[in-house]
Amino acid sequence: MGSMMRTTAVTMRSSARTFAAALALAVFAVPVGPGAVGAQHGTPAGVDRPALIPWPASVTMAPGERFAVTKDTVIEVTPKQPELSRIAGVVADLVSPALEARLAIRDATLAPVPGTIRLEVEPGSGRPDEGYDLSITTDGVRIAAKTPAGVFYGVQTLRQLLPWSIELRGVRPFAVSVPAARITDAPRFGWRGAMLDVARHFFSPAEVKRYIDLLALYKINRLHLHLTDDQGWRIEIAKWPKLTTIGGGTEVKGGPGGFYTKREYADIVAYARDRFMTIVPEIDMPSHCNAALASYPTLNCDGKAPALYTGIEVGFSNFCFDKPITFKFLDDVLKELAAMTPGPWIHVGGDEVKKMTREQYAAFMERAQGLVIKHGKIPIGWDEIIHSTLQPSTVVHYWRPDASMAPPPGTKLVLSPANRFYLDMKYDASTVLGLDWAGKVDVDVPYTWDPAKHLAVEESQILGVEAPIWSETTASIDDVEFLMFPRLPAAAEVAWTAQAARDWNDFRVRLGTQAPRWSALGINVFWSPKIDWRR
Ligand code: TNX
Repeated sequence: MGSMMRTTAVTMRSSARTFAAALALAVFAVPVGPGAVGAQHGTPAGVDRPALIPWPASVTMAPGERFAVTKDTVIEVTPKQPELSRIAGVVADLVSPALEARLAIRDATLAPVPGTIRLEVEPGSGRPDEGYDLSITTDGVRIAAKTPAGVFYGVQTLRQLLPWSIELRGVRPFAVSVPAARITDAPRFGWRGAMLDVARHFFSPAEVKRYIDLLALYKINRLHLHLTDDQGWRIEIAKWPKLTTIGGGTEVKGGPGGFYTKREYADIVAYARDRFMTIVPEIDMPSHCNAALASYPTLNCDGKAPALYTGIEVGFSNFCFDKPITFKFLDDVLKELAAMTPGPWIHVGGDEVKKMTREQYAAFMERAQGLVIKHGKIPIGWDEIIHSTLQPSTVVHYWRPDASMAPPPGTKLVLSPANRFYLDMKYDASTVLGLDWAGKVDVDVPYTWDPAKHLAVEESQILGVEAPIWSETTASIDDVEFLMFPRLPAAAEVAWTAQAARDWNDFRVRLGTQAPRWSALGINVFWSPKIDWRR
């Protein structure tokens, strides 16, 4: 805590130097990388070792120098555009409670001036799409990126450089300042995913937004929503209204369930998009569909609707392969879902089918892919989809812990091996929440995994990784947070940071330092015994 208490008297210098010159002249003497954990490590505002997660591609600190954010600090955006002004608003929101003032936002038309936080999109700058440069000197902050998404990620890094106390609303023990630094960053993978199963237990729009907020802190950019399963159908489909009025009416253990109206869903999609997160909606088929079968007798081979289901078995339900109405139904559903989905992907499930022949399964998933493509989207399916003929665009979502199923050469992959990345697994024998069929998954387990080694494929085939939270055991967002923290930040670093720059012993120190920040944010955390928490 020592260095966080260090006050800083540096505000705007009356020097004649311009901010740009200051950036050039600043003494960035201490490049820090994995393993370079110094005595002052772990203090978010410390200069020796900022506790950033995910660790950036390049970090150079200027020891002893800080930039103080004051009521007079101005946020400048350039070029003038709504997206950048909105991100500037995110920065203003972040510091305004601590400063008891809302920072002014203005268009930057002139050369950089001292005392500003400047957000800049430079489309032709040659940086990677989601990359950014963050420069902090005693005179100001500059975040420059090729895209607004890159600027947003730079803001998340800046957030972690601010003292944890800015996360408190009201109490402000530490000065609002950041250590001088030069950070250049870009992600390893383009797909940095998280999944929430809103079918086994329903989560309200407010709960989903909280989940999105927490994911955004760690630069997650794909939110896969598992919208349908045996226990519930959670998305309004106008042509088939009983899916939600009947099929949305319960959940595991018989709770009330729920569903998203189109309007609520659009609001969630927009909330995610504002945080540069693309929603990947999933309609699970041909199994995991009891809620749909219970809603419409006609979808059943025998014309009889089964009862709603509140248990946690898998693989027992099936759409009726032999009835044309099945594919008419799926066409209607996917058409409406595609219209609600600005992102390019729709997930068609395809997992854990126990009551179909191989041939039926293959034919079913081939038709499912065709329907998704017909409605202008890219299909993605759980790894069993390999048993069908894949369309060239189809993404395979690999959940198997082992490499027992080889994807066809060249297939694009998202990796979520259950024994590493299923965040619904129990941490250890002491934890009650979660399942354990894929093993115990404490925070080191996702961290110490290299996605490139999981299957014998080229790294270029791997779009990225995703950390699912299945909700058989989680009845509230508090429960979900317990499964997320501390593992989600570990998964996020696997997704973002180059393998060569990752080191468990280094990570554990940075992770331990996040504790007061999480507490300030009111997150329900599993304080894993594997970490020395700095609380
Ligand atoms: C497997 S593997 C599932 C889900 C369960 C989960 C529980 C796969 C794609 N599906 O149906 O909810 O395990 O951990």
